[in-house]
Amino acid sequence: MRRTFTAAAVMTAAAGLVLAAVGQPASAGRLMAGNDAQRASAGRPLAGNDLQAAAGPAVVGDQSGRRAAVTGTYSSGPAQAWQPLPTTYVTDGTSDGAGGVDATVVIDPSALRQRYTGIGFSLDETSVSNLWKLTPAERDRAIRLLVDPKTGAGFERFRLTIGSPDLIEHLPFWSYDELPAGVTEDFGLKYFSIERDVDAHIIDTVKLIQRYNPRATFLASAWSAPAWMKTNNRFTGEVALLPGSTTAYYQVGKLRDDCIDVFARYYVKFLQAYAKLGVKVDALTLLNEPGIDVVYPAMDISIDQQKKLAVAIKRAVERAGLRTELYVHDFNFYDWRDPNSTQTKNYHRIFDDPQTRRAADAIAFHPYWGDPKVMRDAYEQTGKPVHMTETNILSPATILEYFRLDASSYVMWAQATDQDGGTLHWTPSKDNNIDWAEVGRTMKWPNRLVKVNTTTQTFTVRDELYAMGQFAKYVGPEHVRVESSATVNGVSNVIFKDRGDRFVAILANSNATPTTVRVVLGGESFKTTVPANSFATYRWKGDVPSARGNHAPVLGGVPDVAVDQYSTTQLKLTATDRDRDRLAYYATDLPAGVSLDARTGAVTLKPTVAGELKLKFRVTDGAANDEIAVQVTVRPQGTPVGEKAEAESYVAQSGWTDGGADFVENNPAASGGKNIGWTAPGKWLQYRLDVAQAGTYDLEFRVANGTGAVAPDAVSLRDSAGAVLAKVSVPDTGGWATYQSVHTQVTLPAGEQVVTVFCETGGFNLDYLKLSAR
Ligand SMILES: [Ca+2]
Ligand SMILES: [Ca+2]
Repeated sequence: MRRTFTAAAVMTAAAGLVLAAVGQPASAGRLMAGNDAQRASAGRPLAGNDLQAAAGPAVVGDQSGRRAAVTGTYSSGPAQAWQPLPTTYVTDGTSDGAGGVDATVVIDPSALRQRYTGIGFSLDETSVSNLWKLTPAERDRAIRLLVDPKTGAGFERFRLTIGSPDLIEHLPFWSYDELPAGVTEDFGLKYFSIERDVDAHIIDTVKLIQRYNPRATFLASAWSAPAWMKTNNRFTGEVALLPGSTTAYYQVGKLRDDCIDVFARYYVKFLQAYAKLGVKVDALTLLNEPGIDVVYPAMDISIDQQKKLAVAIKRAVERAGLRTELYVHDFNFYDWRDPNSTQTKNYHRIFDDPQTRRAADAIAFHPYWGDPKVMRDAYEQTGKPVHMTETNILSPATILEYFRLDASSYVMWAQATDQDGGTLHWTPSKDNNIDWAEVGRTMKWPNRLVKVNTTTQTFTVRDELYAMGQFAKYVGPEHVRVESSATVNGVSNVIFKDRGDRFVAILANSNATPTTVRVVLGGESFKTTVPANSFATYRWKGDVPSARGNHAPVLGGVPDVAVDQYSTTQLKLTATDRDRDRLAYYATDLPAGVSLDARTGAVTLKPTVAGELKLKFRVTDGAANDEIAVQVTVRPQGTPVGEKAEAESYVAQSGWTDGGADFVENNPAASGGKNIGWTAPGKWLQYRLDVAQAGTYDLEFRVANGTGAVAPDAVSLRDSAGAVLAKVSVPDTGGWATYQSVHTQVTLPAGEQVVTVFCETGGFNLDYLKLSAR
């Protein structure tokens, strides 16, 4: 989700994934996809403290020293791409040296999560047409760099569009069932044709991808039904102001009730036409971004129609003897559910209907609006796999975060442009009579993953590709994610394993220095050093403790506590294990200011945001786990000099609506994991500062600006009387998740005081502000 209507926001696409080639659908209907029986025991298997086992982790090791070899590679950019790391060895946990490490990663194979389906991009007409402006040799080189698992990034999941999306090279927009003049309906689909895809080299591109990555899989989405199946007989979107509003729109073009069945058959005809050309499409999405209020190809489809269409598609697919999966939703987190909003579409309601629930194999999401945790909630609530079918976020940290939130796949949207960032036909305009040729001439997206220079017929890629390859090259549909500890000291992780307990760990080090990490799995561990600012992937055969005959560890309860914002408080977790297994403490989510020692269970609280925290902690012996919740009340205090005032810790705000956008954005690149977005002139946020001594201080604003241009005098700090104390410009930082510090000076009186961060203009994200002694 980006503020200034980043094109992305609207570039829709739907996707889903599938692991067709491999057979087994991704654990439909089961939450814990794993193949082992050793499922996570989320609750406490042994209630009560009836055990006499010693408190604290017991150590039982055979002193055999080195066990499995751990091989690794890392990427920190194009110069260091997929480079080997020194081999390290698993030890029994007592012989890896007691030496301190900067971070501990706890793997809990007793908590199996989602099956992996892949990372990749869309084969929209714009991207494909740009790839076909390369020489054949250069095009081969580009495809290999993107998809070849040996020499390239290994992308394996691709999204096709069923007819025209918003991004095309050659106008006009089209469906697969365009009717000749004088014909108004085609229930027999006799005018159906995918010839346009053939002419646009979409099939050729699929073939090229298949040549270099035989494991590639494909899903497909339609942006709209053909015009004749709609109430307004128009393929592109058509919007109107909501009655009584001057700013909010709705989509006028709806699916005709009597066309639900023929639209489902239209999908099946597409699947059959592609199959005839040797392209297996293993998943359909119900419709790209249903109901979005845009004028590019789009369609409204009510909740009731979504239910009926889902059932109709499933029926038509099965009648055709196909096993194609159906992904529903294919829209933002926010549109599925948002507990804080009265305006969300709440499309999760389609699952109120048992038949729809049965017809749906997965839920597809886009990230442009709402809280990504909705994915994990949806997975847990429905048991359906969740997929990121369309995203413009190229941050590998976000990919890692989304996999931790149970996404099975990650498919980027429209990632190949020409040297100017064209040719595209996306627009935020609500003008139904828009000049699409003009939009195509003027709409530029300069910083996508692949840039094709149409003059030299060569291409370049963004540096993020290499870190993405640290996932895609090594993880495949044979892998299921296993739960693991949250980010600690700048090191985050996501862990997968296959049926044979071969593990793949991706560790991200956001520190500017190499960071030592211990990776703990049951009674074993290994140590490694993750290079600075890099993503590293480790592979080894794990020794997963057997659940047979095991007694699960038991965590003692911790009473609720109240602490002061910015002050430090210690808690201690204690656990027992009847088998005296080696235990590790971990948390899957830790808010900023909370840390946990994996070995001792010591919890340190130094919260930066006031309010209620519901912390969950776990202990595992590798075969089972136990979890407790601790309620922490953080009493608000003024931010002292030297501490960050997180943007999200505001005490008051004006200009943002709580019922609408989530302007507090989750962002792994931001301090505290959150930032304030959607800034605009006149909006403001207030913070309480506690200045011990009057004086002139350094004032730091941590900001991101993805507009591509500096925002002059964008933000000011004002005192309680409204006087401007300081004002700064926000440079182009290169992206909405790319933060930089802007410094100025400010003179403040002593004492507690409320200051206002005032948006003189918009066009930036705010992560935090901080006063420091000069
Ligand atoms: Ca045990
Ligand atoms: Ca922040």
